[in-house]
Amino acid sequence: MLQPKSNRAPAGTVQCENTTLNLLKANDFVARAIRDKLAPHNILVINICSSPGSGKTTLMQETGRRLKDTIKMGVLVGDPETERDAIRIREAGIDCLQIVTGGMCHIEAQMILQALDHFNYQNLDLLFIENVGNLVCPAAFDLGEDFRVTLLSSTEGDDKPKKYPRMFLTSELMVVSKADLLPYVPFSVEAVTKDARDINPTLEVITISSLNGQGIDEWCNWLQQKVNEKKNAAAPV
Ligand SMILES: Nc1nc2c(ncn2[C@@H]2O[C@H](COP(=O)(O)OP(=O)(O)OP(=O)(O)O)[C@@H](O)[C@H]2O)c(=O)[nH]1
Ligand SMILES: [Mg+2]
Repeated sequence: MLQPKSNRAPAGTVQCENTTLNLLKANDFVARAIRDKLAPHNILVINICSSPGSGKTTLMQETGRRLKDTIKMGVLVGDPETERDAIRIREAGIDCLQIVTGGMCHIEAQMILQALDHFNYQNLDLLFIENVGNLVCPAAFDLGEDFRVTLLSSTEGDDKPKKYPRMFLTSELMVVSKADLLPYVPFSVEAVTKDARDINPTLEVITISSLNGQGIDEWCNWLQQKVNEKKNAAAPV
């Protein structure tokens, strides 16, 4: 196996400070500021991650159509360019603000803090953050969320949890998406669940299709339960 360059330490070289670690420390500080800002409003925050095209925006649209009359929700959606996802989510009747990262492959906490200055979040029950499509970098950036949900679509291959372990280690729920395509692709839900739980034994798993509705009730029930728990935790005893 070829080791990454940074792991090699040839004689006569100097060990430099890891600036990425400093960046992550700064990010964690801002993530705490986001939690402090949202705490008085008891808003459940869910960070939705996946590879590009796994079905995040389609699931936001479907969730909005199903739950908008029972849960007050909003979405902050990140993409390197364009407002396309925000337009799609607004079409489903959900308030949404596009974060254009200017080519960056993930959302950082500072972007969320800034976005909140331009977004009516105060009366929400649930704030979704649709992260930039990428199974690597978003795993390292806390955005002040309560839960991290990672989608893995049937067309991506069931080998991903072991290849991108940090994403699955730092998530509470794995959503196996595009279940309607399972009959046509070599993808085992059982195998992917086993691999993901080798990494994170407490990881919950829901299999869905936004196209034919499979598993969407289970997903909506999961969300409703988490929203209720957040409200109950905040209620005075
Ligand atoms: N067959 C099938 N296709 C789906 C499903 N969900 C989404 N798609 C399709 O997958 C493609 C990508 O969906 P998006 O919702 O845009 O994916 P995304 O994860 O938001 O993509 P990025 O924001 O670019 O990372 C679109 O063509 C969707 O119509 C599903 O459940 N089944
Ligand atoms: Mg999207």
